[in-house]
Amino acid sequence: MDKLIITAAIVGAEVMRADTPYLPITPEEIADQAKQVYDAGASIVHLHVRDKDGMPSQDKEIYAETIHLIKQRCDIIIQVSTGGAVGMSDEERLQPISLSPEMATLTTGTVNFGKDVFLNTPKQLIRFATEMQKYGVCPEFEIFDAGMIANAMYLVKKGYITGHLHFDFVLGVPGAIPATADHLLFLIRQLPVSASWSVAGIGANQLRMATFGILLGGHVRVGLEDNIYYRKGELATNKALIQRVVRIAEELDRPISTSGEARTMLKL
Ligand code: KMH
Ligand code: ZN
Repeated sequence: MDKLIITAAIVGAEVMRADTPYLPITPEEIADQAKQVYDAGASIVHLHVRDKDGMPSQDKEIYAETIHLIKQRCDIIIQVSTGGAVGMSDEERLQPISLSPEMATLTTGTVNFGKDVFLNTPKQLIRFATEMQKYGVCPEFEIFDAGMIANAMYLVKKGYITGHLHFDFVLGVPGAIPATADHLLFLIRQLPVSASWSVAGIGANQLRMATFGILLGGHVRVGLEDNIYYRKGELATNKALIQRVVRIAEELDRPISTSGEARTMLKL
């Protein structure tokens, strides 16, 4: 098995400060926590940013400042979000791509998202993939539902995406594919053999899905974007969520990758 790549989703677009005081908001706070999770064993930070009021933003300048501060602190791989928040325009969502980060997310389909709809039409997918190719950004396919894998492979077949293929299964969003072992195994079986994958479980599913990811030879994403609790009734920090995955992986004899090793595995 490859070494374990841990992605830290430390901000997101849905969790608010009112939900947890541990959510980083400002570029400084986000960069400080990126350094904390890097030191704890994460090799990728999945990055959203917030405006001055703590609301989700895709503002290029805020991303630029945050990325600058993260790079001053550590060598973690930066993966910007192109999902942003539900309802944002393509132009808003695509802003951080022109900063040429190493990676960015690419959700390959439309999905119910709680009470909302996360819209990703076929035309949008081609536009987002084209922008990523233009700026040399490696996509991570965000798979919220089974059909999104076929949509991703369509982009590959048509040449909109080239190079190594990396998928992140996001399981347990209300309205999307549930977070069960059965669903995860089904998704893994749909991938080309050369692809790599990680898994993120939403809410209380996070710990179980992370453990499956470690056991099955995939990679793991955890963080406050997906889950704010360490256990029922106890709020988590990003650092503690990463540390827990590291401890479980060590017990299961799965070594943790450095960011350098992750770059090699993902062919960045
Ligand atoms: N906030 C969600 C609507 C991504 O970062 O690409 C989308 C999301 C996925 O978080
Ligand atoms: Zn995200």
